[in-house]
Amino acid sequence: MRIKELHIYQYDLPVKNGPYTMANAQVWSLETTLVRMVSDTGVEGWGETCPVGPTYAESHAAGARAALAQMAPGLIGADIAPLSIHRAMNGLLNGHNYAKAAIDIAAYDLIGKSTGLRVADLLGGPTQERVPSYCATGVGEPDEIAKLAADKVAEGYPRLQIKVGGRPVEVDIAVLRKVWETVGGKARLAVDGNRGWTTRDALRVSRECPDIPFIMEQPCNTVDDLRKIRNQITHGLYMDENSVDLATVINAVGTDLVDGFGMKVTRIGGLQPMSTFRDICAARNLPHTCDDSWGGDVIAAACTHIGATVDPRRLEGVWLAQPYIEGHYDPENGIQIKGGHIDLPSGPGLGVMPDASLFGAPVASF
Ligand code: 0XW
Ligand code: MG
Repeated sequence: MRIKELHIYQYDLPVKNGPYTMANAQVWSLETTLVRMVSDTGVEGWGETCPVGPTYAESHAAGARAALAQMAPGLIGADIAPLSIHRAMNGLLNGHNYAKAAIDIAAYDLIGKSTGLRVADLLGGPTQERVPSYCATGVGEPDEIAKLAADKVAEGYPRLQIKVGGRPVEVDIAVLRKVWETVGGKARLAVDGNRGWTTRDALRVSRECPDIPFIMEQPCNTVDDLRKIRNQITHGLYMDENSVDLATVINAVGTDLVDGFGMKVTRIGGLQPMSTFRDICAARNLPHTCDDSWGGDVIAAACTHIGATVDPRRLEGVWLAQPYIEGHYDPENGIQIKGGHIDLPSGPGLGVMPDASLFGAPVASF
């Protein structure tokens, strides 16, 4: 099968009860980019990529559309098999994994819809039909975050990710203490600095909270910072924002820099590289999430399908933006978190069929 048409759409996703806060970003509304791929056999597949603002990672919404428009003319007529598509994309544009991911996801959806197979089957087969999610709290005050943590544990979330950073570290420590007093032992905990702590802050938190069994996720900005704190902290260390490609992941795994990853499907370039990432982690028994930074039903379905193929002992959860978004692209089969878990869609491909009329006219068609 070959690509006959590519259509690029832009769509706004306002943050419900916004803003959503992280150490380096406060976002009220996100611009998502959708790709509709049509094959020479007349089958359609959807992809999506949605940076969570321009400061979270080296990605931004207009950049995704520009990169897609740069590649699209050269992709018409290309073989839809995922590895072939990546070879074709890499011959047209260096880097820009987060844009390439939208094409990769559309290809998997299209192949699944053509063959009647679910994307999780194409990725090697699901290990479970319902995957755990986790709640990311946002950066807030101790009482507020402790209450949210209690509510989310009561809802059934097996894991909480407490956002910290971008303010005096004493406040972060107070939040962690209060959360531990409130829900200690009832859910697994990650503390996500989103690159916002200095190494000094990270060392202090680990020294002052030795009794709280949390994972420290991307506490500081660079790989060198992580290397500097690695042997001085007693908490497990996960890499998120720094794991920009497979080469970085291999290096981090091979040098024992980390105990696991917060991983984004789009950052690494889509489901094909994400499945390689999954297998590298399996080889060293490293846990990880299967997330994305933001996005609607298409990206949510992609994360759920790959998450379902991970050994449950290593799956830290699938994070979705769905609780922060009104409505669905597919009102019937939209992806939802219920009781802190997500059902794997049952239909072919991604199992969602977006209503294209929602997105208006494509911003570019090839
Ligand atoms: C919680 N997330 C998966 C969603 C936000 O966009 C950021 C991210 C993270 O872990 O950094
Ligand atoms: Mg993170």
